[in-house]
Amino acid sequence: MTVQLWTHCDIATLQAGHAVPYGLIKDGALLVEDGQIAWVGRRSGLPADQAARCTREHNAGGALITPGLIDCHTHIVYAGDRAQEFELRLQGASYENIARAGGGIASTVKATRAASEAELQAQSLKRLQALIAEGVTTLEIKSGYGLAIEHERKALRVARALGRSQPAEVRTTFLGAHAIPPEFAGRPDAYIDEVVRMLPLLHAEGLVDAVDAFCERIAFSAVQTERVFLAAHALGLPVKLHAEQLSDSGGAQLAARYGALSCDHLEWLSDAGAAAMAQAGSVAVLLPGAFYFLRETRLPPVALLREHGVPMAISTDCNPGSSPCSSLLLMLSMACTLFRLTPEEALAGVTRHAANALGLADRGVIAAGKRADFVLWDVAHPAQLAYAFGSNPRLQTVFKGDLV
Ligand code: DI6
Ligand code: FE
Repeated sequence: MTVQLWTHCDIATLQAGHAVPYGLIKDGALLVEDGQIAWVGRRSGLPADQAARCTREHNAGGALITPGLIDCHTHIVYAGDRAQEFELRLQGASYENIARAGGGIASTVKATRAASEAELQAQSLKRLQALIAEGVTTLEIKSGYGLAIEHERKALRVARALGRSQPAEVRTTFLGAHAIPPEFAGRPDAYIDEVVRMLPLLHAEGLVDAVDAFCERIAFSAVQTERVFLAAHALGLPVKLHAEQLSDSGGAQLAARYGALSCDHLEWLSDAGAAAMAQAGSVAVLLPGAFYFLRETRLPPVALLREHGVPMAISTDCNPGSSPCSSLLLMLSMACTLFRLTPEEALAGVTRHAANALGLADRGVIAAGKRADFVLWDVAHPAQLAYAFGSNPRLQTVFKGDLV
């Protein structure tokens, strides 16, 4: 059994309720045992009996250590791309009109259905590796580009396989209610019947950790979304929701009634929606990449979320249509410049609050008893992670106690 000690580092613990910004410990020490953090604090305060148990010492060379980053909302398993749609949008077509005309999500569904499991895995792996290269140690991957059981299964199997093959933990979310597939055109309720039939089958195969839906005028109504939530709850699965992205559909209130882990996007969130989320303890997942790429002008109500004490997570939303981006560090910067989060809020948004958005209590902060997932960065201060956009100062990643 190894007990590893990390020294010559500053540590941004991101612990809740810390007395100093970022929970920063200068000249810290970090003791790791059995893949878990056994002790963290100032090096000068390391108890002699703890130091004596150490079997291996790492000199971090002055690096800053943060918790491993968590990308809590991605759609990285898809085939093809939508660069042509991007060109159309730049000529004036809107995201909603492209979707209504049968493009958008439907075109990625076509490409994803046509791809074999191996092809899908190869294409998705590149995106996962880009995330990992920036210090991501846990991520969520949604289905939702299959929209038929064999293709939803294929996507979820690929997501699970990616997690097994790479030094990052993958949590899977069933997003069968992402769009209406062509064979159900004009029959959304019949498709929801199908979603409700698929869910227990995929869950029985061990492929589902949570359930999501797209509640929006171009996707599913609140009533249809609620049927999906009922099916999730019948299986004991937590829910989350793409809510109030393009309009205020009251999705946040609905999700809150089902104790949602998170509501995501939220540009059109109302006061009542924010209050309901606060009551339910749902995390607000803000997605600056989609806001930027769709050239939205309505900002998520950050002041309202702060006022209600709703925790804010930040994620890439990595997907081919609204956020073809696999850089969580860039999202840190955009959360600050576009949404006016502080760098500390943004960093908490890709660590502690992102863990909460996935219902994972064992990570997201550096504290005794938590998983030893952390990153060494070549920066002098944590604000630099959000400040120097387009750079990747990652030096090393430790995943479950081991150097990657
Ligand atoms: N909202 C989004 O931003 C993504 N899915 C969703 O429900 C976009 C999906 C896509 O355009 O492919
Ligand atoms: Fe999304």
